[in-house]
Parts: sequence; C-alpha cells; structure tokens
Amino acid sequence: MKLTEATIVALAEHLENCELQARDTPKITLDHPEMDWDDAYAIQDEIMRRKRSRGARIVGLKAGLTSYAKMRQMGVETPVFGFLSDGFSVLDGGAVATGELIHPKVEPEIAFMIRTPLRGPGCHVGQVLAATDFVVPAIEVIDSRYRDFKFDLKSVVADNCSSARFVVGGMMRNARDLDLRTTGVVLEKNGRVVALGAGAAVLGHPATAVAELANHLGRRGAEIPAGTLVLSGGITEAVSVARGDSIRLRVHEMGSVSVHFS
Ligand code: 0L1
Ligand code: MG
Repeated sequence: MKLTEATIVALAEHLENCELQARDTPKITLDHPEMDWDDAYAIQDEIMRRKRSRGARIVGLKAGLTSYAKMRQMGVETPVFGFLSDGFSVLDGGAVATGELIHPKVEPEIAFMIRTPLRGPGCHVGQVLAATDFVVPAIEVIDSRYRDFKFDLKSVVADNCSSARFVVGGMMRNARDLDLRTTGVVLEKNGRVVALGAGAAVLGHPATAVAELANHLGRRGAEIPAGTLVLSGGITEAVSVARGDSIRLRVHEMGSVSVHFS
C-alpha cells in the first residue's frame, strides 16, 4: 500500500460526503497518483465501515464493468467490485429521489441470491449455480461521484464502484432452469426501448461475474456470505436518467422490474 491510514480515512470521508450530499469531485488519483489497488479497496472498506457504524447493513455485493459494452463505454478491461448497503435498496415500482443523486445512470442486470457461502480462489460457474438460491431481474442505479464520470479504475473502486441504488423485482427463478447466456433483456425509458442484450454479454455468462467476485474476495481472505444479493453487472451500456423518467427492465422468462425518478 502506498497511502497512509490517515489519508485512506480522509479520502473515504470525502467520497462518502460527496455521495451523501450529492456533489461531485475530481478523481482522487489527481492528488494521489501513487494510490494502488489495495489502497483503493481500503478506501472502499472504510466507506463500508462508516456506514455500518451508523447502523447500515450490507445486504449485497456487486461486480461492475463486467460486460463488453460497459468496458467499451468506459475504456477499461478489468471488472471491479463493490458493496450494496440497505439504504441503496428501492422497492420494485418505487421512486428514486433524483435530487439525492449527481448524474444517475441505470443498468440492466441479473441478480443472484447466494444461499451457501462462496469462496475463491478457483470458484467457477458450476459452484455459483449450485450455491444460488434464485436469480431475479435488477436495475442498478449508478452515480459516480467523479465529475462528468471522468475517472480511472482505482478511483472508481475507492468510490464503491459508483454504487447508489438498486431495485430487484420480477420473478425469482432457479438459475439451473435457465440458460442465462441467452436470457434476453430489454430496457425501456418512458416506454421506449433504449438498450437490449443477452446475458452472455457479461463475461460469457453472468455467473462468471459472481465467480470472479468470489475469487477476488478469496485473494483478500474473504468470501461471499450466505444470504448475499450479488449484482452481476450491466448487460448493456449504462443509460442516463433524469427527474421524471420511468425505467422498466423486461427479462425473458423472469418478468419485469421498474423504477421512477421523482
Ligand atoms: O456497476 C457498474 O458497472 C459501475 C462501475 C463503475 C463505473 C461507472 O460508474 O460506470
Ligand atoms: Mg452495475
């Protein structure tokens, strides 16, 4: 690690304040170019610790930048991982207060509810499917705290991978009954189709993203605990939203989930 403990704590406080106050910031590597991956995840961990100390529960984990469309959109080649706090959860059909966010975008995702712990290294798609209770459609709302979404990967990781809100809904399906590679998704904004794709866009199979998350955590001596909801990553490019927009995600054989930006 290259940053001191005091710098990590200060950067976590700064980024979380930007999140809570809906204000943007230049990417943190401008002032800390020496920051390494361990520093970036340590800042994210400190943001998690701050939320927990105020009573928040960590209800899920996420993989980001797992699809070729997202990687191309962001000009990167590596997935990143973050956490979901209970305060990020929005009910299916519910509203997101747009004024609490900076420049939100939505992503169509498949969420995995994990029944038995998953630990890497060596975790693979078969283990993920065996450990999954059910899969459901999910809309992730991302909101990078970095000005104009201008960042590098380490800055993104420190910022908890732009996590802001998430909505799950539709039908709970047994992942073993579906071929998630060919599962089609249609994302609508105000009734108009704005993005579409299939599960294979996420690393060939959305469960691969969950396996990569388990392997990432395994390298850090951690695991995906039982009862964790895992967002496997946007299947298409992220779509910008503004106050007044209504979003619906339709997933083949899994129903639909929707959210409104009020
Ligand atoms: O969930 C995601 O794929 C977000 C990753 C972070 C980069 C971004 O803000 O688009
Ligand atoms: Mg995402």
